[in-house]
Amino acid sequence: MSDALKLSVVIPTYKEVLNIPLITQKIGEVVGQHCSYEVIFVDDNSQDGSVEAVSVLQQQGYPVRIEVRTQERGLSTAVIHGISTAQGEYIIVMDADLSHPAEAILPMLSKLESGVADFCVGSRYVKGGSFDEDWGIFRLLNSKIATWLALPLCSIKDPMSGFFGFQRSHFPKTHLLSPLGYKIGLEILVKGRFKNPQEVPIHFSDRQHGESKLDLKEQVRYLRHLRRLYTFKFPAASEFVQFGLVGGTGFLLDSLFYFCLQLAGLTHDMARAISFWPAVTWNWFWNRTITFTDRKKDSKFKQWASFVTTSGFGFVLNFGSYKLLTDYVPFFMEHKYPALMVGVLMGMGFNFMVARVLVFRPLEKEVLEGDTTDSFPEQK
Ligand SMILES: Nc1nc2c(ncn2[C@@H]2O[C@H](COP(=O)(O)OP(=O)(O)OP(=O)(O)O)[C@@H](O)[C@H]2O)c(=O)[nH]1
Ligand SMILES: [Mg+2]
Repeated sequence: MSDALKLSVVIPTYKEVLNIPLITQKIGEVVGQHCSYEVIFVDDNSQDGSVEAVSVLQQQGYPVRIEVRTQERGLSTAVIHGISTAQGEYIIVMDADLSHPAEAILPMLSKLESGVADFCVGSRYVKGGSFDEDWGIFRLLNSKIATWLALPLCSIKDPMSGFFGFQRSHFPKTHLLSPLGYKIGLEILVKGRFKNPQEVPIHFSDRQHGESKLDLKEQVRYLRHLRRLYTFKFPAASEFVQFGLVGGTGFLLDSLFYFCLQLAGLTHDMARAISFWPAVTWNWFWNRTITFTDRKKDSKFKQWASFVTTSGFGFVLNFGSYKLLTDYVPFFMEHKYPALMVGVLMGMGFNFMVARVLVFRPLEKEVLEGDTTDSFPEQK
């Protein structure tokens, strides 16, 4: 055994006093004979006797310590904090509630040490993995949908797992991490650009002691977190999809005004001329708020005016290509609806590219790299 510490096990805790001795003993049994290690609990000021429980364990000789945070709350930032104070060559992150079997630590470590994997996950969903039978249909469906939504971001079957490990030197710079909610493993996996993640099957047991902290608010946060990760991994494609969704809702609003104004007695030309404005304003607002959140916050009126102007050009392209196709191309003379689709796509493609570069201008590179504004948002 060399002098350098091999493994740091980082465990976020909130009111886990009953589980702290159990998980520490379990890790000791499994890892103690195999390599040098430390266990780091990162506790958010539970004040339930966790600190005292850790000092008893220290007296018993366990290589364990507890970091108590009083200014901050949240699982993800707790994990980041723990990793930042860790000394081991390898990091394993796991829950305190005994859901994650300590027996899987060594197989995970061996995959990392041998270089077979650069990121390793304890997985419920690979062959040999399982979870307690009594998951209700709602919980199961919830977990499955959340997992499917994350699959394009990485090539593993259980990207939601809170049981994961990697070599400490591969930990991404903390200012690049902006975890929102619980899924810190997914955040590190995506932002760390790990090339070869692998899974070790585990049986995931339901907690025996203490209470779950997972609630509906957390699930909404997860969706927002996913949006960030998609934007990080596939910037243009994810912006295009959001731009398209905003455009779709804008189209519905346009139609609503168009029909209602006619019902109110306006001619269809007048209705068309007026309905454009709420729709284009809607699109501008939601693209500023959602699609291009991280762009320069130019003056609202100036940005709105340039969005309206470029949308006008987009409309000319849309309508112009429709006219050209239906006037001169035999196929489209017969099939006008596909020509309309081509026009819409051309207009939207043009609008998207111009919006991306000119209307919602990117931040300068230095600002992006130094940006820590929402790196550690308050959670829960
Ligand atoms: N430091 C810190 N740890 C937290 C916080 N919320 C949860 N944890 C810990 O993170 C781990 C996972 O939390 P759980 O509540 O077990 O979440 P879960 O596994 O999704 O849900 P259940 O197992 O059903 O309770 C546990 O060790 C918790 O004690 C927090 O705000 N701060
Ligand atoms: Mg749990």
